[in-house]
Amino acid sequence: MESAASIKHKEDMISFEVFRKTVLEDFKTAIISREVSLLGRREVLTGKAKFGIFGDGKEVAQLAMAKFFQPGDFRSGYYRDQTFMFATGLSSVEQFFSQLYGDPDLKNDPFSAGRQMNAHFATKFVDDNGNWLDLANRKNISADMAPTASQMPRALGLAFASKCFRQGLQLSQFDNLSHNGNEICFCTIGDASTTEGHFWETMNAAGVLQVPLAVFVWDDGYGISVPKNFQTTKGSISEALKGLEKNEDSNGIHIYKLKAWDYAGMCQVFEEALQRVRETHVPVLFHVEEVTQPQGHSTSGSHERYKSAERLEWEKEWDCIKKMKEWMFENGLSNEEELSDIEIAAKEYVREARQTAFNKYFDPIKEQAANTATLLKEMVVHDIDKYSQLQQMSNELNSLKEPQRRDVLRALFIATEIAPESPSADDVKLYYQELLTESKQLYNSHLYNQSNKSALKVAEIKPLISFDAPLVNGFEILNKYFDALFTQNPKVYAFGEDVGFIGDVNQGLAGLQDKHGKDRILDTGIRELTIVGQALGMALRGLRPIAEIQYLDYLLYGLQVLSDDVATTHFRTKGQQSCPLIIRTRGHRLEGIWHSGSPLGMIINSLRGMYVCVPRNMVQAVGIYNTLLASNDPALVIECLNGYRLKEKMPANLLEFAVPLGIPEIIKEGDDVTIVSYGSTLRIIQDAADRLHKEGISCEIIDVQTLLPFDINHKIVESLKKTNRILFVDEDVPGGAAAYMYNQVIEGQHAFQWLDVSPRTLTAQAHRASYGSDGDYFSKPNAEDVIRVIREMMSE
Ligand SMILES: Cc1ncc(C[n+]2csc(CCOP(=O)(O)OP(=O)(O)O)c2C)c(N)n1
Repeated sequence: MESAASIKHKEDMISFEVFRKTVLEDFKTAIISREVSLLGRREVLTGKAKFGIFGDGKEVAQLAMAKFFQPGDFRSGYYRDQTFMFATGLSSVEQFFSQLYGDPDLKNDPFSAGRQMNAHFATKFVDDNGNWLDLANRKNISADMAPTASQMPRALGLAFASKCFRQGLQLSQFDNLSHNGNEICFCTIGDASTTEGHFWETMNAAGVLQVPLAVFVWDDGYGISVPKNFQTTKGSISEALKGLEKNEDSNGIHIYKLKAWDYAGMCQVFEEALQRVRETHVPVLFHVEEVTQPQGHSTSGSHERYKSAERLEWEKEWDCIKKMKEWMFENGLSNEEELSDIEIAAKEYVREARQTAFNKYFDPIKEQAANTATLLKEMVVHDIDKYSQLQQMSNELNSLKEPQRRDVLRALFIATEIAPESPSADDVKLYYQELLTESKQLYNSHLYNQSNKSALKVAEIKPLISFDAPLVNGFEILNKYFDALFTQNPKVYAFGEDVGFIGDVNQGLAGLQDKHGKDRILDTGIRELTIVGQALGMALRGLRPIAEIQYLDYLLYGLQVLSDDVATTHFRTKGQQSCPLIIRTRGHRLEGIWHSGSPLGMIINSLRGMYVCVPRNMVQAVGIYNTLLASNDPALVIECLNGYRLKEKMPANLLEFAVPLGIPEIIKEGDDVTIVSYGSTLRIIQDAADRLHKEGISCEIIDVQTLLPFDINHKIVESLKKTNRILFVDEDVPGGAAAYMYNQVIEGQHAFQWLDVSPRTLTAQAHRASYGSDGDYFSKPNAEDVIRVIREMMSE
């Protein structure tokens, strides 16, 4: 019989062998990843790809981190994380190269369909019908972005959603989205990017909120060329953050310092620390130091320009893969021969994957180039000069090793310029059109939702307002609506400054925290940037956040997240991720510079990819909220700051009626002039129209209701056909949103032919509004201004 000692020895040998295999597997991934970086850079330097940024030097830390990334977890990171992606199986090497080439086929670049630079990863969150996938059982990557630290606000929201799922009893039914809020958001960031306000605001908010956020700082000592002593107080992010550190009876974050080459040390610390994050929801920061960057920042420059010879030497010595190898030898886990075999096989594997990606990208274009070359060669022309030009173009196309779609389309277009009379010109044009249509689908689609969850597919349902419906203050309509909404839909959350306890500064949510819970209607710090990020992360995880920006003037603080992240999410993932957040705010005229803003030109030009809604009263606002909540598109809703105490009739079907987006409403019919506007200004226009009526001038007033989208059925031009005069009025600066409306109607709706007099705009002054009622009167358009302009138009 075998002795107990012998059995024990055998078991130890088996578990050692299992451990050894795991380490060898990790080593292989590190070598593959390094080879990807080396070869990737070569692809750019030889002109096959345009730009490259790689994760060399971060391999070992990411192998350790990847071990503890579980199904249900999220990553909000940046462009250095290829090893993590390979180790978790969320990216293949081939897919990495497909993105490097800019392959627009989603099957090849599943992260962005060629829409993003390389190493900008994402996984699919919603299916093609707009339904959320079972994210609780998948490893999830929110779509990466290039602006430094832009992953931070979103990371806060992804982590905060776990807190919602853990606290919200009614949310337990959505077990495809969460398992009791056990999910961690892993967030990676470079040391220099921690200098951004985004980082600080997020870390502070995470410390206050106590959410499962794990931040990994890859500290390689530089932000491109600028060393960390120029970036961070004390030259150390973990030292600088000490004040946020949690102690026994405070909130805050846990902080660890680690070395990027210490595979075993990192595995041990990550395991323990991350388990604690999962259980306690206390955020953690891992300051991973002594990271190297063997090839420098990116393909755009060389690090020899700014790193000293000693630093470069140090980086070679402390390269994490070299150190991992040494550690493996020291611990008897492998030998030179075995690792050398792994290295040779890994190189071959990467070369093959690169070639496959290359072929998949170029083969379809080569085919198009060959078809075009044949079409051009066979064009029938009788002019010898034209003939030889076409032959030359055909030969040139055929000889291109790496043709681009634009080379093909350009050649087809030029061919029809050279020989429009050719009997084959129609075939050439036809092929051109076919390829143009295909390319538009490849490069320009999915700015907005195209599935059944598009907000544009929500049909109008009129509010039921009986003749004896009670006249109430505008805010009371919102209040009653939100009360019903929170009862009906457990996924809806509202938060912002002064939103919880007092129920927002205009009482739209007054009393509702008591009724629906502190976890659903909550106060936040004064931190617009991360309020938006919080909403974004929640929306990505399938919740329906209504995040409040207290006044429109403060939207600027959150605009970067809205513009760079929210508005591009659907586009940059080609529809694989949706973030149906609602930003609720209030604006237009009231008092002084920062409580009367209406900078809609700036907003609509920075938020293409979101919808921008400008309801004239609270009933319309409710109808818009209903439309948005029935769909998956993100939107900004600007309530009228001076409308909360105006009387409106309470609709009976508060939760049902829906105001369709992009459908203007004629709020007063007339024959002489069409006045197009939105929001608070409509009341001024109504006053002017009543007075003009007494002069015999009949105004038709149109409320556009939403600026994005804008009058999708071209209703305004129909009005113009009747009046032949048009005036666009708003409170934005000259050349702002009124100019946008002008452009949409005059050019977009071919309105020019229906005009009898010059189309006009009437806007606020170029400066911000002066204070007080007179300040308002002389800064924003007033009824007298409207009357003056319309009289001029009538006598032109
Ligand atoms: C807002 C913004 N400013 C500047 C840049 C240009 N830029 C790209 S990466 C980078 C340095 C980032 O350094 P670090 O955070 O240490 O990350 P690393 O690249 O070293 O991993 C800079 C300045 C940017 N992408 N975004």
